[in-house]
Amino acid sequence: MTTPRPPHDALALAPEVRDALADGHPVVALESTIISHGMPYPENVGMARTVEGLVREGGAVPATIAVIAGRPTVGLGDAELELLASDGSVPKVSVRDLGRVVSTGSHGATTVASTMRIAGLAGIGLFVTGGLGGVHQGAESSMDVSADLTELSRTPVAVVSAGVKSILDIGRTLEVLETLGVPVVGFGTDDFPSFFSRSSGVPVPMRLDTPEEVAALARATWDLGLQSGVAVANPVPAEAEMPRADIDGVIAQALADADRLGVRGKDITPYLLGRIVELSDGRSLRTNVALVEHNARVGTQIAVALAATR
Ligand code: PSU
Ligand code: MN
Repeated sequence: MTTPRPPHDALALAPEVRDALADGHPVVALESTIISHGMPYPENVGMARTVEGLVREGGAVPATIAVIAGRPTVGLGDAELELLASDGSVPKVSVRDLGRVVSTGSHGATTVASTMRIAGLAGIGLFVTGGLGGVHQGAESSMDVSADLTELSRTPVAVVSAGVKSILDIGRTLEVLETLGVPVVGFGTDDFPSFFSRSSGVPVPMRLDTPEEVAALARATWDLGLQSGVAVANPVPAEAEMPRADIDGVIAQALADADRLGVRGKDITPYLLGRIVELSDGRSLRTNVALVEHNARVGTQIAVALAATR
């Protein structure tokens, strides 16, 4: 069985997170790029606070992760959440950027990839987010594939998302995850969810229906010494989903706008997310908040089940 590792020395852990990890209590990691670059202010900070509350209600300790003054920080205070949400100068930090913000003593908002890595260094096995990065449309020439996928192949953390939105190439994203050896779970669904909608038309590689089954899969994967994460795709609740016909038109327009403006690299995902909120008159933001809250509820149940497998 797995014995808990002590957290890496370079991390700053909130006392409550440190205690929970030492005692084997469930902890849920949360990312900060979704706060700084994924939603507008003040909905972003409202979402961050609500999600932390839902994790507590479910019986786990929330650990929002960011780099604060050069320290990878696990468990933020309210003033830090507010800063990340409202200060537009905090950069998006993926794994390649971690050394830079640490060596310069700066703040950074961590993506799925860098949040996974820091969660792994802390000894946290479960991480809740909204949407995963993946293979961008046109990646066969741009080679734009999110570092989130690389990280899923090498860090043993389970990530609960609402799937992959169709700003990305969903089929190719699942192909790359297969190549990288990452288990991908449809939680209570046979159809891989597409973030704003419950379906994508692409079948899930594996379906599981309970938090206990997901926890058992993750534990078995790690007990074998496999260093991969587990991607858990949890569909948006039916009452909050957007019809695919509506959101597809918005996404097509956002992609065309990005192309016309020449937006690329690390800026493309934040640009598209912001443009989708504008083009949908805020409708997509309500769906986004609802799906993150739902992921927090389900992810907390998985964290509780995972703590019971030790
Ligand atoms: N998708 C969302 N909201 C987000 C992101 C993706 O619906 O906030 C963020 C996450 O932090 C994710 C990152 O890890 O974008 C991926 O960026 P890129 O495509 O540059 O790898
Ligand atoms: Mn990219």
